[in-house]
Amino acid sequence: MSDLVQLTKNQDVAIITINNPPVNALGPGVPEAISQAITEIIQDEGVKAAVLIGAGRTFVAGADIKEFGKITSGQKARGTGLLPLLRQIEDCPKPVVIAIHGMAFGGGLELAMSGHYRVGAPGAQVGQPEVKLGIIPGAGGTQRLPRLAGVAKAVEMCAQGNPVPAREALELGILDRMIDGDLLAGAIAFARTVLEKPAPKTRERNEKLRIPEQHAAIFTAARGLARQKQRGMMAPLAAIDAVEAATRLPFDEGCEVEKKLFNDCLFSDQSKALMHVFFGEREVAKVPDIPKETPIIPVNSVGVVGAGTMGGGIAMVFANAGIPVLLKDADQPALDRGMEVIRKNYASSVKRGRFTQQFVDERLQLIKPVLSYDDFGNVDMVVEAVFEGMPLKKEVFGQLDRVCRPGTILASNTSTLSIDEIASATVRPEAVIGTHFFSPANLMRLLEIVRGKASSKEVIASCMQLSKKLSKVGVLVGNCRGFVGNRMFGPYRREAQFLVEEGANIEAVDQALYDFGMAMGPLATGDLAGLDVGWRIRKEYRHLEKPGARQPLAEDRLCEMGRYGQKTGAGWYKYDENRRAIPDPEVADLLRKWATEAGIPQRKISPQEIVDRCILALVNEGARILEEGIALRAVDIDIIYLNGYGFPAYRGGPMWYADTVGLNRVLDRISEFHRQHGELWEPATLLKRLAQEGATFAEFHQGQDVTAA
Ligand code: 3H9
Repeated sequence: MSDLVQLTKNQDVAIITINNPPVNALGPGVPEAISQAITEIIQDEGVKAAVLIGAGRTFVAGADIKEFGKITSGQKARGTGLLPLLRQIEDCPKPVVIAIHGMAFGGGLELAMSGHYRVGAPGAQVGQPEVKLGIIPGAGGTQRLPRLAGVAKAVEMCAQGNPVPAREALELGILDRMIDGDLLAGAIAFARTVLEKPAPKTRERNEKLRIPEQHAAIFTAARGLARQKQRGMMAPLAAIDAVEAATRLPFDEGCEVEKKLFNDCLFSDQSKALMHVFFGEREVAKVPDIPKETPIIPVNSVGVVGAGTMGGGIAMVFANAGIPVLLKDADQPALDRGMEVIRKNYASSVKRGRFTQQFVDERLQLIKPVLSYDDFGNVDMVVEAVFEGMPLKKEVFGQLDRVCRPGTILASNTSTLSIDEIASATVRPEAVIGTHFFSPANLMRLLEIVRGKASSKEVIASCMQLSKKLSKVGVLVGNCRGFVGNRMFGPYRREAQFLVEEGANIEAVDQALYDFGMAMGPLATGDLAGLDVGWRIRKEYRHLEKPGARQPLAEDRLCEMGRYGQKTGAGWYKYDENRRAIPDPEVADLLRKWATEAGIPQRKISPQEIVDRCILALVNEGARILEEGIALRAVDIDIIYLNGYGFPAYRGGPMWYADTVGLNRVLDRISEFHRQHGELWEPATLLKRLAQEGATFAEFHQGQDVTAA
């Protein structure tokens, strides 16, 4: 027996323990070792039943995702050895009881369903999350799950990929028994109660499949939901097709359908992108020059300065994580307004079933509105979220420097300003860092953590760790104007504006990018965020613009007219009382007039050009950011765009998308735009270099020769 699986005995019950840390993934050698254990159990006359359990913190988190990359790149033969193993377990003449704690996900649940019985710890979760990786269950999950849980629930679990808790799994019939207390002892005791009973084979349990008159409606509804909620993704629809096959075909034929759909998905660009995202979300937590052992400053209390939209949202983020917050503003009316918005947001979360009233009441208790800095000497961290302007930020940091005790983390939520300059207002720049939350802060997953030139490793490591506690994806970025996300967003939105000034329809620009997969078009996004925000920033930075370079003109003019977007009822679009966007012919007329006055020729522009102009503007700026070391790796930029800017996960992020298109082709297109539209399209040096070397952004690591990386 290998180290990955142990076979022991408790009198007449054999115990197979999977021991492949950290999550018992079914990597190379694991299915084979379980299979060998089953063979030994069958041969051992002293054994009457078996319990299969996971060592450590979980049962089995699924197939080893790293192996899929090897299969699709041709380094490894297809097939994981799982299918024959599941058949062998199901056909084992002695009852096999699967004992689940932690997670039985993907191949883990498929393995569990091949057992004759399943028992679970109260905290266990089961699920088929494969669609989140762009694939579908590939070891019979779409065929066995409807036989245990019923068709409707199986479709939901396979198509949406969300786990179900043990209690629900028990009600559904996925689990046969809940075990309080010692799971292994309970599973062994359970095994002894079923020794004399015939061992049920899941693949033969057809009773829950026999209501075909209900099936059509279930599948139609599931497809509708998938097209809406997982727009553009192929795996959810494939998962629904596979479960549908279970209702129409005998088990073995259904498995064949599943296999074909699984392979179609596995070899798609979407699954490669989504697996890149899975590993990327974990990689961004690793910062090369900050070792794991770096001391962490515990954050058990915070102060938030500024009770506006961002400050209030940030206070909620900390309160939701159970951390008490002092929420400070300069005057009582501003503080009252801020608390009112927080209460309203929580009330709507209760209404939508996201939180219980009790949870919300407890969170509200944690937020204490204050007008002075008096108690700021006791907090572990302060997040400043005042109006975006350097003089005010510096004043606040000077004040914090005076009132906070040594060791307090001093963070700014600035979205554009220099952390180094803000830090210069203190005598402890090592304690200063940027924590750039995205609006609405309580909902958006992204947290850009901005490293100033003096930020200490302890402060950085603490904020990275804190991001997890706050249920955020923390990505460390360097200090520059707009950091990573907003710096790239500038050229992206600039091109959207140029396009409408050159003759594209406003709605056509938004539609092309929506169809590409963006959560919203760039002009509608501007209206949502408030056009005045960018206007103010442009005015502040006008002196930094390249003289003579083309600048968008329409958005500034809209702002001059008081059209700030949704909040004023009009921006690029008009808005009705429900904030629904309505195309505004007045803006279309004005655009034509302004373009004529500025001498911008009008032409017909294709959706493909719209996408290329906007997305490749992101990519070109991303390449500069990477080259300058503002982002640590291309994947960091990708994770920022997926979690903060509505970039479609199934395209892997802007840099991964460029790699997928091929950097040569990307460079050709950017060079074409450079010739047509001038210096703003100068191709990034790194892009030129990588394209020439036939390399990718994903292979690039700062300070390393790409071809050797
Ligand atoms: C599948 O099963 C297909 C089947 O139908 C069979 C087809 C034939 N493989 O997330 P964490 C690593 S597809 C490889 O930080 P947590 C992870 O990268 C699979 N590695 O911990 C990380 O490594 P590192 C279906 C995996 O407690 C470390 O484990 N299953 C896998 O926050 C710790 O992970 C899924 O989609 C894996 N399957 O969350 C489940 N899982 O330390 C995917 C984890 O080097 N996994 N790792 O960065 C998860 O959702 C979460 O990892 C889990 C734990 C909830 C399990």
